[in-house]
Amino acid sequence: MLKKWFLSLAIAGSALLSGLAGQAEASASVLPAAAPPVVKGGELTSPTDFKSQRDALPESRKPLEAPLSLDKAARGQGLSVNVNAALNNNPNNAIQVVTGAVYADKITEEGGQRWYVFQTNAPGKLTAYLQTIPSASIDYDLHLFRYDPATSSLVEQETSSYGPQSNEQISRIAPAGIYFLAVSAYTGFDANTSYYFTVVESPSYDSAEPDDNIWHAQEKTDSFTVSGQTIDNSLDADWIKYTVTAAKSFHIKLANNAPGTTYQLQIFNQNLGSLGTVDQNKDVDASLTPGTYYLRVVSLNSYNASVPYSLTFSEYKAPASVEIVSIKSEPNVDAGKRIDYGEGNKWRIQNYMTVTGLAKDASGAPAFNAPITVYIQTKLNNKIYSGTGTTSSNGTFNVAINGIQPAIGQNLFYGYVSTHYYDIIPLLVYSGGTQLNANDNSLYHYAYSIYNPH
Ligand SMILES: [Ca+2]
Ligand SMILES: [Ca+2]
Repeated sequence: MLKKWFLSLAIAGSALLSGLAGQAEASASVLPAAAPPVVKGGELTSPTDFKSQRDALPESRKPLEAPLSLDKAARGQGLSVNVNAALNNNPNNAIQVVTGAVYADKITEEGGQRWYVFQTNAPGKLTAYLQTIPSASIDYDLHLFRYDPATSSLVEQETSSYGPQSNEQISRIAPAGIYFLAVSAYTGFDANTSYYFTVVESPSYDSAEPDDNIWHAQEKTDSFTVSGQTIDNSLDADWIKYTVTAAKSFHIKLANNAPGTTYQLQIFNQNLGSLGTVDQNKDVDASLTPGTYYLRVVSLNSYNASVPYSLTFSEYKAPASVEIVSIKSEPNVDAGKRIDYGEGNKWRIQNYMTVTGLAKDASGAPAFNAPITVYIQTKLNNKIYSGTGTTSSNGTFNVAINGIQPAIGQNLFYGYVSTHYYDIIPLLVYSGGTQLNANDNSLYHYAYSIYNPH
């Protein structure tokens, strides 16, 4: 159990405020000035056992890669500061920090805690991030509390408690107020190596927030689309706990057009082991076994809190129909559209053809990665020709048939300057042995024409 702090109002208030004043002075060279939080009311206690949320953890013993490195950010901004000037090992000795800055600190004892306090002046999303010490034998956790002035207590605890070598992240939709942050040593410690942390404020954020860790992941099953979500700060991580109900193939797409940003989908198994990544605006087809996965969308560089991305997992279904968009043939017979010799609008081909189309499943959704075979049967000896292709991630396909023998010209059409001789031949589209409904079922197979002006 965590120690409880039962201090009188006077002691709690004065200890906190004097500690803040001292820290502000000690770190004045690197920290922006901030108004000290005003603490009033009764006793300041820590309401919850830090380790109680461990029970809810999946077996997250494997490293979870962090999207960025805070120590590099700290060095780059010149913001790194060792805040351990006084032993801030309880909330009454919490050190004042400000949002937007990066801090370094150390834990020097088994089971140790380090406490920080900050104030926000506007409601919004708070993101607290801990870059832990990269050691398999050290496991630090991160905790966020709101200070309730009415009761003088720390309330609404949020905890991020991944395993060793995983950075911790908490987000919370938070009113303006005073907040306490704590880093606790769950396993081991390193008195000589700093961890780094920061708290950032996001004035605007998407409706799925807070979803910055697996404990607040949205739940999705099989095919889904999320749209309207944004990356609202450089640390924002949007998590989805994803259930696949049977062995299925999915078309995966992370669409992002926010200028100057590069987002990425990261896919983890239920133990948070990495299964791979999907770059933005790429079409990816993947087969997944049934089970639980974790999905995380992050930015690899900048962010944009107003331009949303979308993420789609579309389950593969066998094609049921095709929409033929065009059939190309020799320039002298290819009108660029269907023509009508009197037997209806049909594409006209001669010695070769390329069929372009879109395959759809029974629901009308694009059928991706599906085999497509196109057959025609010419009149001379009923000779059959075929060509094959595979649909793209968007369900489109191109199938070519070359070396088609001449038509016999059993039909004729009296044109204005010539008479055309042609056959009407069947066109069939199959996928995996199943004939598909198509908007074209026959073609004009052009034979020849005789000059015959009217
Ligand atoms: Ca977000
Ligand atoms: Ca998020």
